[in-house]
This record gives sequence, structure tokens and C-alpha cells, in this order.
Amino acid sequence: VATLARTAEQAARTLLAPAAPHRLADVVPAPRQVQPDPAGDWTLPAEAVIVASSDPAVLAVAEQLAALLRPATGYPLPVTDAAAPAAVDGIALVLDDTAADLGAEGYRLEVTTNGVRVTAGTAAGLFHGVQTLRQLFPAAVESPTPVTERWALPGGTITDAPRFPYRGAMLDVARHFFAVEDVLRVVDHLARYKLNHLHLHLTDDQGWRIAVDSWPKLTTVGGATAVGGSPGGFYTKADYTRIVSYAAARHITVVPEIDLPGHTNSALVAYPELAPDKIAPQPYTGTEVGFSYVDPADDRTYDFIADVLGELAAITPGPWLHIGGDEAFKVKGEVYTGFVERVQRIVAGLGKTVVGWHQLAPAAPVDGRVLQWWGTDGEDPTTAEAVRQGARLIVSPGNHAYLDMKYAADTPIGHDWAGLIDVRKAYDWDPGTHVAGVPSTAVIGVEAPLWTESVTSLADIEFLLLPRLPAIAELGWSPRDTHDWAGFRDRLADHGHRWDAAGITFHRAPEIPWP
Ligand code: TNX
Repeated sequence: VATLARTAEQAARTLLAPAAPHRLADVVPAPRQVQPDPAGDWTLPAEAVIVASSDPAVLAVAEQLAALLRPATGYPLPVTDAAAPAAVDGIALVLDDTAADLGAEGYRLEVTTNGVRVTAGTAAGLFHGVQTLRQLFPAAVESPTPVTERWALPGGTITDAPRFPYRGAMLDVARHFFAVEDVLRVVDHLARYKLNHLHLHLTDDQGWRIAVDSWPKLTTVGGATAVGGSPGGFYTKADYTRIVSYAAARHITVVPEIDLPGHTNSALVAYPELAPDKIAPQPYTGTEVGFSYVDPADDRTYDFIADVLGELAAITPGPWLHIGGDEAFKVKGEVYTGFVERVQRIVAGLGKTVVGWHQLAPAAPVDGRVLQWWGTDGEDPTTAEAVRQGARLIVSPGNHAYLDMKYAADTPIGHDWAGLIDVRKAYDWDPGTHVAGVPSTAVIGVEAPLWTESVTSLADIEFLLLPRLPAIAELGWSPRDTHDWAGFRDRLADHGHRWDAAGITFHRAPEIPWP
């Protein structure tokens, strides 16, 4: 009887109690430090205002926050600026350049009975703080239409900053072409999880996707095809600039890739003079790799590369140019390293930093170069040696970070050459120690590539991205001591609600306890 009475009393208490706010620690990626204060819970009132430091980049973040919260809440949430913003029944975004402990991307988020205060030394830090704030609201905040809900936030303080400066994802727009709108939506997904680089694989055997004025047939001819006879397409410079600006407004840097010397069939179809035999190959719509290459013995090839990279550099504000370098099976030994060294010099001459797949490793170093490691076995002495000679590393292990690998044998799209990657496999590795002989100080971060041989729609992209992208994002952002599969799995589960509310496709991975 006593037990029954207690159960009834508990049930009554549950009914009477206001909906418990989200827990302060339930954030992906896991924050560096979380100090909950249940006495500080706060509910967003309909009259709330957003006050921001008078700085254009900060006001832009405040407008983004307002745009995130208005549809679901239906509240007006006006944005105002102030020299010293204070949150009294509102949200304050405070730029404080004395907040040096937070670094270039960190932030502090305080929820008290007076409202919310996000502090950072940079607009990027405030932007990341806003992504955390978004996750602290009930999942219905993602609804595009008004919802009746108590917009309660858990009280306390989060102090947060990333483990690695480079956190990225790659989209292959060459095998299948994706409209600008689709790419912008991918940018939104990156921003949610505090990724700060979008690598665009712009060229491959099946299609050339970026306009180059001095070599116009690259797009008019080379851009016409795609895998399996799907429609081709390409980005004008205005399209590319739109992607770059949209990403920049979300504190994401675009890393453009022109894959050289292999993966170039589409360029050879357009300009046979670049081919080793000077004969135009047939357009290629299959999915094999390693058969094509630009002629490394012809100076004209380097004029071509200088023109392409020069025009691309001119519309790319970020520091990086990715020159590919993978799977050039027919360009071997010194011919390959000589080619790479010459292209590296072209990039350096443009004032950009070289990024390339780790096959670049045997080529002599150029200052600051970054290798993107996509191996499946962390024993890689050639890459480790290149790192000893000064290269830095982005780690993208094929068997953990490749978003085009299937989740399970019955996944309808994707590949399995690097194995199956379920969410745990995507999560359970450490970018800092993964490649033998490479110290964590040489690792600038992680990237999750999505190759699109089998991917033909935005829904396909989202299905492969979610929920694995948040796993890779957490490896890039969160301190290693927060790493915990069981905790991650539980925090991730709530995001299913959010993606459903926002109309985002995802894979209902069986190992996640979706609500
Ligand atoms: C290997 S990873 C490739 C790509 C393919 C991918 C398919 C890399 C640098 N090259 O050309 O699309 O496998 O998973």
C-alpha cells in the first residue's frame, strides 16, 4: 500500500510539475565544461529581446539567433545593440576581447533567472554559443511553424572551446552534381555541429563543376556529364561565391579541391591537349578510379593548372587550395613527385596553403602544407615521415570517417570498400593518436568526406550524414576526456526529434535510443 501511495504521489507530482528543461550537459558536441544550476532555470518570455554588442558581425549572429527562434516560438524577438549588453528577460550576445581564455572559437553561455548571456572574444565564438543555446531549447524549437510550448532553458554555465581548429566535411559534387540550395543546406548541418570547414570536391573524371573563364570548355563540355548518365551541371563564379558567402556567414571556410594529376577525365574530354597522347578520351560516367591523368611532361599542363588555381584563388577568401593527388596510379615515382612539387609551388605563389590527400607525402615539402590522411591502417610511415618534415594532418580514416560507407550490409546506398561504419565506429577513435608516429600537435583536425557515386539527392546526402556527422564533429570539438559512447548515444538520441521537427532526413540507426 505504501509503495502504491508513493507511486501515485510521484505521478501527481509529475503531472503538476512544469516540463523539466533540457539538461545543460545534453549538447552535441559535448562542451568542455558544464556547471548546472537548477536554481537558474529560465523560460523565454514572448516579449524577450536579443541584445548584442554593437559590432556588425555580432549583430549578424543576433539576427541568425532571432531567425532560428521566431518560427517555432512565434515571438517577435527584436534585435537591438548596446555598448554593454545585459540580459534581463532576454538574450545577450556579448563580444568581450578580454575573454582570451576562450580562444578564436570558444564561448561562455550563462543561463540565470534573468535570461541568457553568451560571451566570446569573437563573432565565431558567439555563433557556436548560439548553436549550443539552440540545442538547450525543447526540440520543438526546430519547427518551421509556431508551436505551443514552454521555451524553458536549464540554468547554469557552459564554458566551451574546440579541441582542434579544423573540423570539416567534404561533399563530392563531381560524381553527382548538387544545386547551390542543396549545398547551402549541408552548410546548415555543419554549422549546427560546430564544424568550420566545407571541402568541395569540384572536379573528377565524371564532371568538372567550377567555371574557369580562361578554359571555358571545362564546364560547357567537362561539366555536362555525371555518374550513370545523371544530369551534369556546374557552378558559375557567382554560384560559388554565394556558397562561400553563405558559409562565411556561418563561420565556415570553403576548401575548394581541384583533383590532380589523376581524376581528370572530364578536363581531358574538354581539352585533349592536356592528355598524354593528346587524344580526347570518351566522357566517363562509370565509377572506376585511377585511369586518367593530365600530361606531367608538357608545360602547357602547368599553364592550365596556374590558370585554374589562379582564378579559383581569386574567388576563395579562405587560406586553402586542395590539389587532390590521390589515386594517380599511372603517374609514378619521380614523375609524380616532380608534378606535385611544381603544383605546390603554384599554390604557394598564389599565397595559399596546400592541402592534398596523403599520397602527396613523398613529394618534397612546401611551407605549411597539410595532408589529408584517408587510410584504413594507422601504420603509415610515409605520412609520418612527411609530418616529421613539417606537414600537418587532417585525419579522415576511410573506415571511421567516410560518410559514403554503408552503415550496415543492408544500407541501400553507399560503399563498403573500407568496411561498414555504424555510428559507434564513426565515434570510437581518436584523431589525436590515430596515425602511428604522428603527434597530436601535428593534427589540425578531422574531416568526414562524402563521395557521391551512389548519392543522387539531398535526402541521400542527409541519410548518410546524419547521425554520423555529429559523431565526427564531437571528435573534432570535444576534449578527449568527455569521450564516452554511452553518453554520446543518449545525447544524440534527442536530435532525432529535432531533425524530424525540421524536416531533415536521417538514418534511424538501431544503436541509438531514438525517442
Ligand atoms: C576513394 S578517398 C577515392 C574517391 C572515391 C572513394 C569512394 C579518395 C581520396 N579517393 O575517388 O570516390 O574512394 O569511397
